[in-house]
Amino acid sequence: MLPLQADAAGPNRASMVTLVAGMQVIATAGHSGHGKSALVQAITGMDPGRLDAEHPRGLPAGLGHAWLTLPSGDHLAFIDVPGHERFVATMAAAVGQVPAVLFVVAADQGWQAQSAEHLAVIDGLGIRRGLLVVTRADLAEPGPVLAQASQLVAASSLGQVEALAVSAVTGQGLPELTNALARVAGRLPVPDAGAPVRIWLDGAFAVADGDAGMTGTLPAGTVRLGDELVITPSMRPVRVQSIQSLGEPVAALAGPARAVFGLRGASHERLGPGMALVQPGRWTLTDVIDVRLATTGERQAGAAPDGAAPAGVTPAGVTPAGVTPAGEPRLPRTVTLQAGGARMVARTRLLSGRIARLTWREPIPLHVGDRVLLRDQAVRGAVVLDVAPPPLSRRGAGASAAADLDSWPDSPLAPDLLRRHGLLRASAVLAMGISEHPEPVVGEWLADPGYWADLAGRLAEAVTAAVGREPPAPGLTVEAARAALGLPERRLVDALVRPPLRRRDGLILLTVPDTAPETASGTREVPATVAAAVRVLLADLADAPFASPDADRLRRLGFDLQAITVADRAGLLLRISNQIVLAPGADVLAGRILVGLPQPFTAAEARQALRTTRRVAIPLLEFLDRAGVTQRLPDDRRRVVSPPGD
Ligand SMILES: Nc1nc2c(ncn2[C@@H]2O[C@H](COP(=O)(O)OP(=O)(O)OP(=O)(O)O)[C@@H](O)[C@H]2O)c(=O)[nH]1
Ligand SMILES: [Mg+2]
Repeated sequence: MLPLQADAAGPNRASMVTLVAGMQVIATAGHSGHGKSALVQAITGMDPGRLDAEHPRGLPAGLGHAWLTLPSGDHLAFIDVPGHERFVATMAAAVGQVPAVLFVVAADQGWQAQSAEHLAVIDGLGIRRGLLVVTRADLAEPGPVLAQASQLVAASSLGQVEALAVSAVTGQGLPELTNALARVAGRLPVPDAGAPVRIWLDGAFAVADGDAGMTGTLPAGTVRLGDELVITPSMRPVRVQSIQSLGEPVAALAGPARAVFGLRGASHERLGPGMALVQPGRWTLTDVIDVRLATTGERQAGAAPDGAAPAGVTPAGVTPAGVTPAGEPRLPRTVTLQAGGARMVARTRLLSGRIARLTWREPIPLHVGDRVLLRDQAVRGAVVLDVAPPPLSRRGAGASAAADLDSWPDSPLAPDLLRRHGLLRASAVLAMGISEHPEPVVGEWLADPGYWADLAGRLAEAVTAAVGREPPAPGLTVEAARAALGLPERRLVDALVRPPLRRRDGLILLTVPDTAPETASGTREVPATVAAAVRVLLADLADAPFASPDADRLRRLGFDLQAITVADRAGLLLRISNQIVLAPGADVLAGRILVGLPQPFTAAEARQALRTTRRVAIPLLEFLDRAGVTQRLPDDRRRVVSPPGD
């Protein structure tokens, strides 16, 4: 938690405690009755299961809460999970919101069924930090259990964590445990306070004035009094009326933190498990995702290699099934999908390799890069790659989608998604959990560069086909072009119009030289003197397409600024600047020549390749930059970004 001040004065706000210490949240894990709650109580002095003013009502069965003030003054909050097998979903929902776990095994009972199941959940979620604690060390010699559990934990995503023997009854090892917890907490990353807010409800209850109260973990981002959030999946708007954390009211709270929120606009009877409190516009509410199935013991990118499984150790109980001897994942047709606090039956479709599509009924708020769990007999983790995947209707679409998706990173970026979707609104990309993206091509539309160049080529083809038809049409209407390209908005068509295409009066025209005057309505509009001058000029350019006549020659031919403008508008000439004119299509030709150069290239190299002078080359390159054919780099060199089509 960050030291946030109340930002508005008021009688109730003035009395609020401003929390100045940092906060981290850790969850317990381990078999039922192994001493998790007793341990949390022994080190915090608080009974995690007690329900009173400091301990919110409405926590689901077995979930407890307590906290510790570390020597640094920071706070470490515990989510104490139930170990019973009936509550694995509760455990998974809680652990899914935290970056670290306190894994507990009893010295006198050793590794048990839910030790294995909880470790599989941790592994599936890819949690990398924590401690292993063998407790009840007063009842049995902890050595053998420490050795066995250390090996099993090392084969999971946790890797080699610090391991300690303790007793909640005698107090043995508790000071060391507190120190070890402080070390773990000190190394945990501090998440972005500006991150989008998503709080999975873990409990709901009635508070005064008809408001609803809810408990949950804020993993990242900031919630302030008065914030307008929405409850998923109904998208009902609510206002944050109160925030309580570590037993105190606060005006604002930054994750990671445990908190109780008072909400205006929702009644507690309508709040339940699987719902989330989210920042509007920042999450995709989805019922279909494409995922990459995780493998056991997978360490996330950037992790030290110390998490590798020790040789000869089979991670007994960690994803015990689900992988065939050939290494191909086996996936039942339906699984229980756990995504944050939501749990539902999902239909699966293995596309190929480790890429699968999951569909379910009630939509939930997700981001790309989220970790989810698939549970059948085995527990398996998966990384969400796409939260709005396109339908797979074509034959073979699944396999080709999988081939592409398999190359994506665990945290997909805008270029990955654009490669797949072609076009996306910036707001949709933001709702997918990606805040950085390339410049829109128009409005808020983002385009994949390859797809955009392809659309430009297809538009040119469609216009050429229209004007070549019998009887010839003057051009293609923007709406017809939009439909032909399958684009969602007409302004995308407008943005694609570039030489040799041109837009006029709702039509897209193809600019052609006067050798084909009958197909270009524009050519008839120029005065005869201009048309004659154009013919002479084009003859000049026929053999040397980039040898724009100099100012003298233009003047002698009668090309003043007005004549150049008229001829350019009619598509008879290509005006590069007010002094430089070329034949229509010279820009396309230049693009084809430049794409053949080693990229990037200097202006001098371009000038040589185009066999022209600096007087022409520089304005021509600038023209191509504006047309999006070339891109000028910070060192003044250029590269072809959108080579012209045929
Ligand atoms: N002798 C001894 N008993 C302990 C110790 N720690 C816990 N116990 C006892 O073990 C029993 C189970 O402890 P809990 O803390 O409730 O276990 P838990 O892991 O929270 O169990 P669940 O909430 O069901 O998952 C209780 O009777 C505790 O008093 C210890 O270090 N030594
Ligand atoms: Mg307990």
